Amino acid sequence: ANVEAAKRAAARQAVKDHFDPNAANVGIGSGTTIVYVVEAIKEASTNPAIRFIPTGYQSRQVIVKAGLTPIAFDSLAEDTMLDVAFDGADEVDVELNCIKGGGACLFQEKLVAQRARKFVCVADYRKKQDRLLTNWPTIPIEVAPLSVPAVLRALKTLGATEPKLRTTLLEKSGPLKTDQDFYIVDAPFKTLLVMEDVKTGKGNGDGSDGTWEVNRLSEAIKSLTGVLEVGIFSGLNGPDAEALRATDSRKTV
Ligand code: DER
Repeated sequence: ANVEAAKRAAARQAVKDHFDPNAANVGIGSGTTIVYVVEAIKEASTNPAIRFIPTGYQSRQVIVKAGLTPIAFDSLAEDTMLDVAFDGADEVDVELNCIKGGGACLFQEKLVAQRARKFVCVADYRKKQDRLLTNWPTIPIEVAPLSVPAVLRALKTLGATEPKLRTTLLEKSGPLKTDQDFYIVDAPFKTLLVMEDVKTGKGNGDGSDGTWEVNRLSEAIKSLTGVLEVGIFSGLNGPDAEALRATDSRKTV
């Protein structure tokens, strides 16, 4: 099926099901699918009072280009929650855990996702897999430049094969820098387990037998000195997660 049409269908469904035109604060993620989400929001509401919180430079550009009002994440009052946050993902598993960071915006994406009452992941059929790292091979990790060599070494001891610093040759020779002026390391691991797999004895899930469960690996990576954030989003599926579970490949996940 046409991927763009699938992205647009998932975006429109997500906005139809989860965007409230009376919302006060709405989080907007990064990537290409989010452009269709903003397009659908624009059609659904002309309420100028809504404030849109971006997850980085590109996300802010999408908001401004659509004529919507961006506000900086750190200008939110301490106890203000976002009504909803929409974002894409690189892969989503059966428990709605996500791999994110293909667009190198994972740090601000996680800040915004965690600040929202509801996190809506908008993903077309390509992203929906049984387990994480089935189709998307690596975990994106945001790292302080000084820590990169030590983090690469530590990731190998955790079981990553050939973790690499993300460099571009087209746009800029040398390592890509994030909106926080950090680097991205992409770490390939074997397909991850979910909690159910550990319970049913498919593996220890703690790296001791070569298998990792989503949350344990995320915590192990996060604890490495110099790691700012890890591109594994889990535990964001609140009470209505069932409602969000994809019912078909084009719907939101
Ligand atoms: O970087 C991210 O996590 C993005 O949300 C992302 O990778 C999804 O991008 P896409 O909508 O262009 O596939």
